[in-house]
Amino acid sequence: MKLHWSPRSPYVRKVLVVARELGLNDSIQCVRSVADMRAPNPDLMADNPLSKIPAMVLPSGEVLVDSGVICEYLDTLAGGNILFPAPGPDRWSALTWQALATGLLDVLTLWRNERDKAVAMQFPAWLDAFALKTDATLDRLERDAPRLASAPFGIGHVAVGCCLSYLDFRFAKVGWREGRPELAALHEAFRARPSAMATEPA
Ligand SMILES: N[C@@H](CCC(=O)N[C@@H](CS)C(=O)NCC(=O)O)C(=O)O
Repeated sequence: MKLHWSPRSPYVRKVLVVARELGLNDSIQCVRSVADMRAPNPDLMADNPLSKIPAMVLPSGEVLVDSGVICEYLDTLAGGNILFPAPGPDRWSALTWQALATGLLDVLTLWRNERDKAVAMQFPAWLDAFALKTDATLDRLERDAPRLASAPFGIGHVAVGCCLSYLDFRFAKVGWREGRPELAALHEAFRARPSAMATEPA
């Protein structure tokens, strides 16, 4: 399997962590693909017309796009219902945690684009909205952290872990741990896993 990859993408990291957790790391060949919102990459677009990573080319030639889809495919390949619970309440919780964390990454990506513009070009209402949504999502995850901590390690933990590491990497000033001790403890447990240590953004 060929994975369109970049070393600092938190979405790609989700796939790498899942692959390691499932023992599938050696089945994946990572190919460096530049994904820049302002400059669509024709080589990447040949496989993913959205010009986004991760995208994974299967031996059959079929291309899977979106980190959640790829992670669930890998889970199925490893036997199924390992990191993705079977249909039922635990599955909806896990998928919701994944959606919150991946959605927060989407907000952070837009926030980063906006803050990197010249100040005169920035739109303050957007900056405020990104900050508000980030805080509110982190508060929701803090409330859910005890449930996450007691649930078997799964896709929710992977997505939340990668998202919090991305905050540390690109948004240290947000100080997300402040007032969120449960989430901070959850993240320490994530960071201690071999799959997380091997994929830490440099
Ligand atoms: N929903 C997608 C989002 C992927 C995504 O936004 N990836 C970024 C890389 S960190 C990207 O490819 N950005 C380029 C672009 O949006 O054109 C997923 O979960 O895989």
